[in-house]
Amino acid sequence: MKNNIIDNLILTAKNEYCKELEELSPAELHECLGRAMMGEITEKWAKAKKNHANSRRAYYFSAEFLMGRMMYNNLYAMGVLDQVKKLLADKGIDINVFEEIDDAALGNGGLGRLAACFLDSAATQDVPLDGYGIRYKYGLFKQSIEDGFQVERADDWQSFGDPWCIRRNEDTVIVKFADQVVKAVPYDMAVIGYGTDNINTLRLWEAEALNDFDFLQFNDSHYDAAVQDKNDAENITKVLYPNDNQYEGKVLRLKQQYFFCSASLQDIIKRYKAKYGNDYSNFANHCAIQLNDTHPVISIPELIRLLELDGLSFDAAFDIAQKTFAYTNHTVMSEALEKWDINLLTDVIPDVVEIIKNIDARLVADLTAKGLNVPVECECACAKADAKKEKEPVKTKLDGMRIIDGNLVHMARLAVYASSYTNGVAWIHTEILKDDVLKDWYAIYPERFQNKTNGVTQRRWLGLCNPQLSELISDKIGTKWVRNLDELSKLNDKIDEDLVKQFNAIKLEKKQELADYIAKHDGVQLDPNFIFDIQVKRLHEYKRQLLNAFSIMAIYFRLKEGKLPNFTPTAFIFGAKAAPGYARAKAIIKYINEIAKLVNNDPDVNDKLRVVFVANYNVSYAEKIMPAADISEQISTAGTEASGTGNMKFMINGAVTLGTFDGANVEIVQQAGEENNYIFGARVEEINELKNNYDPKAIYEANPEIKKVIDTLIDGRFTDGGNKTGEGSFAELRQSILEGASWHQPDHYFILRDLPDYIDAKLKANTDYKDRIAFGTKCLKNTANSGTFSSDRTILQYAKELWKLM
Ligand code: 26W
Repeated sequence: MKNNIIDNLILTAKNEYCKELEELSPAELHECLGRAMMGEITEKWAKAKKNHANSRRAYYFSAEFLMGRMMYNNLYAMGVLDQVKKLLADKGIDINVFEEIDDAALGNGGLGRLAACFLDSAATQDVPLDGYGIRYKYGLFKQSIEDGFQVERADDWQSFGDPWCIRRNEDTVIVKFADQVVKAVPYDMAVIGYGTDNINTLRLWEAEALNDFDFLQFNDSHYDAAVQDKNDAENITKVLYPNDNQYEGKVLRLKQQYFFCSASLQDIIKRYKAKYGNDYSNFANHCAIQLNDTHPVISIPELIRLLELDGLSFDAAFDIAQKTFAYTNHTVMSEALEKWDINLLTDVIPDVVEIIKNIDARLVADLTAKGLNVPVECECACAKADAKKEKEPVKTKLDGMRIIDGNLVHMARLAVYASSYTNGVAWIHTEILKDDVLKDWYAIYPERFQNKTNGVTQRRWLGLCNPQLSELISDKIGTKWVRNLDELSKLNDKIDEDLVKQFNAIKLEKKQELADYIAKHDGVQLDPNFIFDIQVKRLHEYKRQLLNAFSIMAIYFRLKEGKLPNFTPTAFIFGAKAAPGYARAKAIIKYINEIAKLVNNDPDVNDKLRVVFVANYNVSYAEKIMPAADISEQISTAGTEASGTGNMKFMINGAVTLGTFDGANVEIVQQAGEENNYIFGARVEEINELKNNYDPKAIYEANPEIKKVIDTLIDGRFTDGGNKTGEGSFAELRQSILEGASWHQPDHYFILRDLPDYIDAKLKANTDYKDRIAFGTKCLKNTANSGTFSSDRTILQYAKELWKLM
């Protein structure tokens, strides 16, 4: 096998580039090796496709697939990584050259990376699951840091070639908008399972014009018009929207969603009809479709529309759609819940709007029959409410559940109503959906709600990124964990001083590797003997990077004042991209960088404290970071982070969690023990109470340390690039905490409530670290009890409990 690949590689290099191996550029080598590997799997892939056609199967619809670098992953999945590494070395080529190939970053963060982990797990666990999405020309922007500010550049990932995708012209379909008709051209990526012959498919669509070039226009000297259609079509899949948890009601975004949903459904229907003809009675048995958040929810009316076109009645089509689809919710942030303006929808896809109206009418009939067309009960039995009621039209329970509510089409409501299941992505998140975000729906359709706690693939997030720890684990318990992460629990009995020492040695090695990379990539020197305390994730106020920053300032002041004589030297490492239009998030990046500049250059503290904000945090960077953390920062306000998946990657690699009782942290601590982690801060119930009764300004006034820390935003020591101190983006950050803003209360995310607890927890961990054996034991306990956070477990639960594939 491995020799075939190398022979194939040499041949491809000759045929494609007329070059010997050693003459190839990294991109050329990547292209040739990728093709050689594809050549190896052709038959297996074809066979797997045939198998899938004969069984019930599932499709994962997602606007994002954050695949990361594919080369190492595919070599690993094929089981030839080490051999190919050696054979390349024999030719004088270092396999690390592929680090020059950029990630395929067709996703923003958690939701997109989860989709990628699911594909990997499904392929490995022989679950017939294929992905459908968009082949964006430009993925998530590349970030650089200039003078402490985030600067964005386009991510032209295809400039490195894409040997993994095969264009399938023969499966091109047409997608129609009111003002535009385009081709959808599929590109197929093989998703290679580990330790199995199964190969699944990720099909990504690219938009193209029906006619690239209008010759008549050109002859008339209308040069721009001649290529207008081409540009308009290609714009649809030109770029990934960089928002994470912030809805943007733009026409182009709607076109992207409808484009890939319509194309994918046409594709599925074509495949179905080839087998069953025009009889749709078996459709919902033939396949299940999982909707990854609301971005693909327009699929529901689109499937109904397509079935109606083929002669089905609305009721029959609705019934099939409802059985076929299931919906996963990934966020409780109200600003992230998609609500399309019905006029905009009508301008772009009027026929689909007609179907949505019919679905809404059906909802009204259903809920009226259930007796919900009644006034909402007043929760506060006061006269004021009664008086108010008289003036306003009476609101009914049903009004608050309408899919078409005024001018807005609520995509989450559509999803819950017209699908078979709705799931959250961690235990606490599903509870919040049931008692808060979707509580009216849960009251009526309790049987539709399920929890599916997220997971991550241990092949990328342990096997590939941490070969040293992998080897230690395999030495102790064998290699079964690669396909069954529950095996890790066998480590529990083997943890002793000797094993902890070996673990600590590996951790130090991974920290040294990361330090070397950060020095090269970001120009900051770190000592691997420092504690590595790491927060990496998208930048968002609810994730509270600002809380972390404030705690560092508090520690800085205490160190300066000699109040922390026994402080264990610590490097605080951040990585995060801010949505380009999210001013406050960008201000927080600048603030962290200002802190880094202050701390790293202050000889009073810089032998104990370092701060670094690494640029362009992405999947490949994460692979270097996860194994090197001592402390994993998971500090979102309780009730805001749906699950988190970075928390799981850190845990598997043996870091302790410093976190709130939020998202999957709750389950992490349940598995690994509260005594092996550092949990702090207000819990959901307290936060809910505080929402009516919270005075951050009082905390600020009463606590001189907090006051001093918050005032670093305006006391003149830092610059935010604004004109004058006190007027720029830092002052606005401070204002948002102390005074609030028109659209939110002061300190919306309860930073000041949690700050003292947080500092205490951080310092507790800092002290505990001194006992290297005790702390290393905690880390190893986390690894040993992380089995349940494999996406293999998650995907098997989806397959059994939602898709009924097994
Ligand atoms: C329309 C704008 C928009 C874009 C992306 C809204 C919402 C999103 C995503 C749903 C945000 C997201 O990535 N959510 C994350 O999903 C992860 C996988 O389930 C969870 O682990 C994270 O907690 C959640 O924030």
